Amino acid sequence: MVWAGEEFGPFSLWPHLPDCPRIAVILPFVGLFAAVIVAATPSSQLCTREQSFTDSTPGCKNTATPHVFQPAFLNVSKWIWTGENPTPGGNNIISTRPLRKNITTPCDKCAICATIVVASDDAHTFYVNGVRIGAGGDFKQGQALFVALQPSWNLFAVAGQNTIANSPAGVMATILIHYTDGTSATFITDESWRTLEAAPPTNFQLASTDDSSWAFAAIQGTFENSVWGQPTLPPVLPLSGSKWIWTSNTANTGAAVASCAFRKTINQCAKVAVCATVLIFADDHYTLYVNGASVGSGSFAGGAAIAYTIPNLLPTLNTFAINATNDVGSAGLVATILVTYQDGSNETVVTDGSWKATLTVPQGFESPTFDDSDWPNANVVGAYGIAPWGTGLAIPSA
Ligand SMILES: *[C@@H]1O[C@H](CO)[C@@H](O)[C@H](O)[C@H]1NC(C)=O
Ligand SMILES: *[C@@H]1O[C@H](CO)[C@@H](O)[C@H](O)[C@H]1NC(C)=O
Ligand SMILES: *[C@@H]1O[C@H](CO)[C@@H](O)[C@H](O)[C@H]1NC(C)=O
Ligand SMILES: *[C@@H]1O[C@H](CO)[C@@H](O)[C@H](O)[C@H]1NC(C)=O
Ligand SMILES: [Ca+2]
Ligand SMILES: [Ca+2]
Repeated sequence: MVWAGEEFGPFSLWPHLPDCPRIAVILPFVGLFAAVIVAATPSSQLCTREQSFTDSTPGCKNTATPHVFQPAFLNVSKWIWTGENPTPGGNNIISTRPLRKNITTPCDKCAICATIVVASDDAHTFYVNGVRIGAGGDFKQGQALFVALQPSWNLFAVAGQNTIANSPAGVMATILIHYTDGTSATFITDESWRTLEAAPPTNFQLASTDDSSWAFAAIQGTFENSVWGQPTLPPVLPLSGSKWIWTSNTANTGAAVASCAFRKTINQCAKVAVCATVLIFADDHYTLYVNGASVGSGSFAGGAAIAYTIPNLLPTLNTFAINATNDVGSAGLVATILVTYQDGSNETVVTDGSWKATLTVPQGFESPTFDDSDWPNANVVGAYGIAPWGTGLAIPSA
């Protein structure tokens, strides 16, 4: 499967990439810079920096723009394990095994962030560039992970666990890498991954560990054909922790026919924000803006929440603004935002009483510099799940 403007395949499609000379290692410098800014503005609520790290990395100017979320399909991936049982999908001992892959960026591109969908029998801990980014264990449904990347190469490492004696063991992942030029590429677990028929050595997840003498992984099955059946994709993000908000706390039973403005500023001075994924729904319709730019619109009539990828966050200050309109009856806005930071961490921001809201939509309300300090906080209508909306909302897959 090939998306427009996208290359697909295991990295072996680019077998002889030269090392790209263009990328300076600036990440520690960025971290230091951010720390200096924090120290210099101890009493301020706001911190700003002119450039994102890609803008200041030669050859990594970020021209990627927000777009509707593209799933990282599991159905192109393969189950892998060590091959210590030569029968694919055969039984294995209770064990933990390391699996690693260094994915190098094509020379004319810079990686910026990734969506990862991973399933495992029986469990996995997933690391990117040495940082633990998540853990789970389910061969029936994948787990979705989001992570910021390094420009020129990224080390993906998994500790796979077989916790049941004499049972099949495997890990299956699809990694969708977004580049700063707006393109993306899909990578999968396959026979190019490295593994050991032994417990993961100390620091196996770190780039400083050399895996060049490790064995190649053995295919245990494909998505279509394996002992596990076909795992389902997880929802892109949960809405379960989000609140329905509006300008009145009884909007679920009826609200004025009007457009309301909502704003949330994410101001994280100590870290460098890279990408965001937004899942949003409104009764009856909305337009979402990030840092003043229109991202997309959706309506109740669509019956489904819509997810967007924002690949161009500003380093420390990001403004999410929504113009939401009630046409009839109940009114509400519900959203979950997941921000990835350069250090491998993430932050989930949900609609709640900390958002700002007004019953009119002033001109320029979406601008990062718009002053919302005299707006009241949004009213919490209720937790996700309350009537009349319930939990039946369709949520796109990761
Ligand atoms: C994977 O699933 C998607 C969505 O269901 C579908 O569009 C695509 O054709 C599938 N690809 C393969 C290789 O089966
Ligand atoms: C966010 O970070 C936490 C803590 O490391 C991790 O457990 C979780 O899997 C991450 N979430 C996503 C969606 O990547
Ligand atoms: C990944 O590959 C790149 C390009 O060959 C190399 O510069 C980098 O050191 C490798 N990293 C690891 C952890 O193997
Ligand atoms: C808000 O949305 C409504 C309904 O789509 C539209 O009529 C109005 O012009 C929008 N207001 C602003 C300031 O964008
Ligand atoms: Ca098992
Ligand atoms: Ca309504």
